[in-house]
Amino acid sequence: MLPEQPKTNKNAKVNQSGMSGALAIPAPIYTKSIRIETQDTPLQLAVVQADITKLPVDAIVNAANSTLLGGGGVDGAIHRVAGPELLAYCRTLNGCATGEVKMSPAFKLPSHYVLHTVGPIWHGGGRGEAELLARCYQGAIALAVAHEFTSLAFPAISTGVYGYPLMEATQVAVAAVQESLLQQAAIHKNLALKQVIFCCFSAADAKVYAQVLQAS
Ligand code: AR6
Repeated sequence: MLPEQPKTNKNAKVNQSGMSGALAIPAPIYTKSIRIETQDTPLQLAVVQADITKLPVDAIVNAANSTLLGGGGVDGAIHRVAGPELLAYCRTLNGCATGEVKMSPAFKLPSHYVLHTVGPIWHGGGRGEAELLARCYQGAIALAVAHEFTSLAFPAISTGVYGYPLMEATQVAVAAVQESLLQQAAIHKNLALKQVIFCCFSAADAKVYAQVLQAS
C-alpha cells in the first residue's frame, strides 16, 4: 500500500507570467488545449523546459530501468532529490518490465507521486520500440486518471541513455498521450486530469516537442 498523500495539487497553475517562484511551473514554451464534449473544462498539454524534479505537479514520470533501483539521467536526479526513502520503497516494487509503470510516493520531491516506467532501448526501430514507448505513456495516463491526479509531467522517455531518436520518440509521446486522454475521457465523464506536461531538459528538445505538438 502507498502511504497516504493528499491528492490535490500543490500548484497546478502554469505560471503564465514567466515569473518563477520556488514551487512554480515555468511558463510553457507551447500549449495545446483539447476540448472534449464530455469534459467541463479543456485538457491542457504543455511543453515546458525544466528540471522535472522541481515541478510541483501531482505526479512526475521517471524514465527508469527494469531494476527500479536508480541509475543516471532523470532517474538519478529523481532519486537524489527524493532521498533514500525512494530507493527503499522501490526495493519493494520488484522491478518493472519495459513498457510497464509502477507508482511510488515522491518523498522529498515537490510532486506527490512518481510513476516509474521503463522505456525501450533503441535498436533501430524494428524491435517493437514504438509500441513499447507508447505503452509507457498510456500506462502513466491510465494510472494518473485512476488516482484522480490533476497534473502529470513526463520526461522524454528513452531519448537519453536508451538512445531513442528524439523526433521519433516525440511523435510517439505526443500521439500516445492524446490518444490515451481521448480514451480515458470516453470512459470517465469528467477527468480530474487537466494538465499533462512534456518536461524537456534542453531548449532544443522543447523546440522539437513544440513543433510536433503543433503539427498533431
Ligand atoms: N529533468 C527532466 N529531464 C531530464 C532530467 C531532469 N532532471 N535529467 C535528464 N533528463 P535518460 P532514458 C532528460 O537518459 O533514455 C537511467 O540511467 C534527458 O535529457 O534519463 O529513458 C535509467 O536508470 C533525456 O531527454 O532516460 C536507465 O538505465 C530524458 O530525460 C536509463 O537511464 C531521458 O534520458 C534510461 O534511459
